[in-house]
Amino acid sequence: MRKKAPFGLLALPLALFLSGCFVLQGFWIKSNTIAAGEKGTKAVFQIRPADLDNDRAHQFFLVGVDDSADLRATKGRWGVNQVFGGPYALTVYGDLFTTIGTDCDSANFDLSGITGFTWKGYATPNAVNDRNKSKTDVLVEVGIKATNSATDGDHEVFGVTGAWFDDGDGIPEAGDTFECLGSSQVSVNVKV
Ligand SMILES: [Ca+2]
Repeated sequence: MRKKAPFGLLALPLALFLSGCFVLQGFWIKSNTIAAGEKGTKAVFQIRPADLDNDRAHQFFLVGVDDSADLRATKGRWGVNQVFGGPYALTVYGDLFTTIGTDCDSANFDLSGITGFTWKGYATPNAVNDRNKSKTDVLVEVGIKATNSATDGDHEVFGVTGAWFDDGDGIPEAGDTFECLGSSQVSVNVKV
């Protein structure tokens, strides 16, 4: 491991009192080993609605790589298992980590304090209706590529998901509310 991880899989207490949001059930990499400069693999989020309420929110995803010279997060796709209207492309927001700011910080999870990762953000283009769907898991895939100049060895990939409560203009920004509902970290081996 090239860099120390701040923490691993966390169950966030926020999920206990929020409604209408999708919580993280799993985060993994489809292929443990990828070749530098080639097609790459997918990071997969498995999420499900937290309860039976009908509060609609956009679902967002952050993917952090430990060194942007080695790994790149590419496109994101919602509902690859053909539920909740998917599959369709997630909208990319390069600055989402910065936009969320300290909204996700709590005693148990300090998103803004995570260092050593380069982040890319994704969100559903519309708020998702999850009424009475708490038994249905959604799979979301984000492409992970090793660059042509990637260094050989293990590299870290950080995943965070949560809800974005937009003020109605369809733009994630300071003033909107963001709630993190799960995070996990995995590694992928790059062969040069
Ligand atoms: Ca907004």
